[in-house]
Amino acid sequence: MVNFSVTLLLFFTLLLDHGIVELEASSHHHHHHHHQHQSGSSDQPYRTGYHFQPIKNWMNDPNGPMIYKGIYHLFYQYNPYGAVWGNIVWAHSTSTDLVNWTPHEIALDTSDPSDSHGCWSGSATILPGGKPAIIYTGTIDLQGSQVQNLAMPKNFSDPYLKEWFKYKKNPILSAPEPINATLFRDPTTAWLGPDKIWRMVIGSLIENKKGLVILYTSKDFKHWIKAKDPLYSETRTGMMECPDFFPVSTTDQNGVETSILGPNVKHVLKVSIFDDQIDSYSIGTYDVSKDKFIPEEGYFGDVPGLRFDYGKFYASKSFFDSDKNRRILWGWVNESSTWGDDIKKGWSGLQAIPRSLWLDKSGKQLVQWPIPEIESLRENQVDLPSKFLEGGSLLEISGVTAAQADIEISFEVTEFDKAEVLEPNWTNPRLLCSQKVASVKSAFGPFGLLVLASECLQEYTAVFFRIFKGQDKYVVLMCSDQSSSSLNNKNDKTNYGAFLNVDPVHEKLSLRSLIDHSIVESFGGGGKACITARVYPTLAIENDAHLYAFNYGTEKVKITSLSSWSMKKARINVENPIERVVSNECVKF
Ligand code: DQQ
Repeated sequence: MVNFSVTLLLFFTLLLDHGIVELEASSHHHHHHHHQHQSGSSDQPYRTGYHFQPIKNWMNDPNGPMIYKGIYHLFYQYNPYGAVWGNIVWAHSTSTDLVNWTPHEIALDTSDPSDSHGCWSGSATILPGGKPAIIYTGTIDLQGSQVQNLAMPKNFSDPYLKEWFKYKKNPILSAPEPINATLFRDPTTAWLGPDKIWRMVIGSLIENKKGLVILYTSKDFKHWIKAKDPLYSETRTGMMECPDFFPVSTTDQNGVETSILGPNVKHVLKVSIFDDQIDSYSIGTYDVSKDKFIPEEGYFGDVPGLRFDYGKFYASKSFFDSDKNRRILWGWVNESSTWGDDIKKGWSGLQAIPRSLWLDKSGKQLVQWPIPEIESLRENQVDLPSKFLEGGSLLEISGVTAAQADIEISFEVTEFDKAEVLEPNWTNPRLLCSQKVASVKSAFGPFGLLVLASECLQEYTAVFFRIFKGQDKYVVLMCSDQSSSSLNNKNDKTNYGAFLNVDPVHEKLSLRSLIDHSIVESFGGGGKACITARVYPTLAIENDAHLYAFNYGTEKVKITSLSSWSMKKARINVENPIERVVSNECVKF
C-alpha cells in the first residue's frame, strides 16, 4: 500500500516536472501548445478554420511576404504578450501551399536600440542572386519615434530563413527634416531602376493633412539617399501608411516582378489611409526618369474611389510569386468586437485569404480572386440546378457546414423596366448600403446570400446586390449588411458597400463568399469588388449556422448557377505534431 502510493507520487512528480519543462520550452517559442484555440469549440465560436492567425494574441499587418527557394514566407505584426496591440515584433510562418502554415520563432524582436520599442511594418526585397533582405520600421522611444532598419538572413541555405540578423549600422534612416519622427514608417519592397539604382518609398504626413510617400535611392541597399521630391503626395488624405508600389501587366493576368517597367505595364500605388482605415489605390504610370507616379484618374480616399476591399481590410502588402508568375495580396482584417471581448477570447486579428491580383480588361481597376490553392479545402460539393428565385423568397442551401464554407452563386436579370431610379446624389455606396439594409425592398434587390444565419433569422449577415436605373446605364450596388449579424450589440456592425463595375444587361452577377465562423469575405463580379466583414453571431454558430440564397426584391431573379462546399480545416500555426513527440516526449522518457 505504502509502496504503491510512493510510486504514484513519483509518477506524478515526473509528469508535473515534464509538464513544467514543456511549458517553459514553448513559452520561449512564443507558441503555447497548451492554449490552442480550436475552431469548432463552443468556448471559441469565432476562431477560424482556414484563415491565417497565430495560436493566440494580437496580430496586425502582414509584413515581408515573399517566396524563397519554393517556400512562402509571411511575417506579421504580433504582440507576444496579449490580445491587444502593443510590444510589436515580427512573428514568422512558412508554407508550401499558402494554405497550411508552420510557425517559427520570432524573426525580429525589440533587442536593439534602433527598435527597442517596436519592430513595425516593412517589406522584403529579393536582391540579385536571389538573396532576400528586409527593411522595417523600428520605434525607439515611448512616443513612437521611427527609424528604418535593415535585416538579413543568417543562413541563406535555410529555405525557412529561421534566423535573421540586424545590420550593425542600424538605423539606416532617420526621419528627414522637416518630417516628424512619429510619422515616418513602413518601407516598401525596393525596385531596381534601369540605372541599377534601388528605390523604395516610406509612408508619411506633412503640413497636417498632406499624405506623401517619401522616395529613397541606394546603390548598395545600405546607404539610402532621400530624393528631392516624393514619389507621390496628396493634400488632404492624412497619414499614408504601408505604401505598396508595383507594376501590373496590361496584356494578361500574370503578375510582374516589382522592378519591371513598360511598355506592357501600368503601375499601382496603394496607400493605407490612417484616418479612414482603408486601403486605397490608384492606377497610373511611373515616370522613372523623374521618379514620379502619375495617377490616371481620381484621388486617394475618393468616395467611392478604388479600394482593394470596401469592408474591413487594411495595411495590405503584395509580393510577386516567381514560382507561379502571379502577384499575391495579403491584408489584415481587424476585429469588430470590443477590447474586452478580444481579451476574453485571447486573440485578435486575421489575415484575409491571399488573393491573386491583376489589371481588369477595362484598364481602370484591379481584379482580385482568392488563390486557387484554397480550393483544396473544399469538400461535400452541393450544386443547385438553375432556377428562378421569386420576389420575397428564401432558399436554404443545406448539406454544407455553413459556419465554414465557400459558396459561388450567379444571378441573371432580363427585364429591367421596374428598376429603382438612382438619385444623382446617391454617390456613396457605403451610405446607400447602410440606409437600404437587407429588409428594404426594391424591384431588383436585395438578392444574394444570407450567411451565418440562425434558423429563425434572428441573426444573419446579408451579402447582396441591388440594380438601379442610372443616368445612362444600370448601376449595380453590392452590400455587406452586418446590422443583424449578432444579438450582441457591443460589436461594430457597420454596413459596407461598393458599386460593381458590371453591366447587368449583358453580364451575369456573380458572388462568391468565403465564410469562416467570424469572417465573411465576398467577391462580386468575379473579383471586381471585394467586401470583407467580421461578425460574431451568438446563435448562428457551428452546426446551428445556416446558409440561404434570398431575394427580398419584388421582381424575380434567376439563379443561373450555385455551388457550395464545406471547407476543411487547414493546419495553421500548429507545430508539427511529429516533431513535438520526438523532441519533447520520446527523448525525455
Ligand atoms: N501598423 C504598424 C505600423 C503601420 C500600422 C504598427 C498600420 O508600422 O503604419 O503595428 O496598421
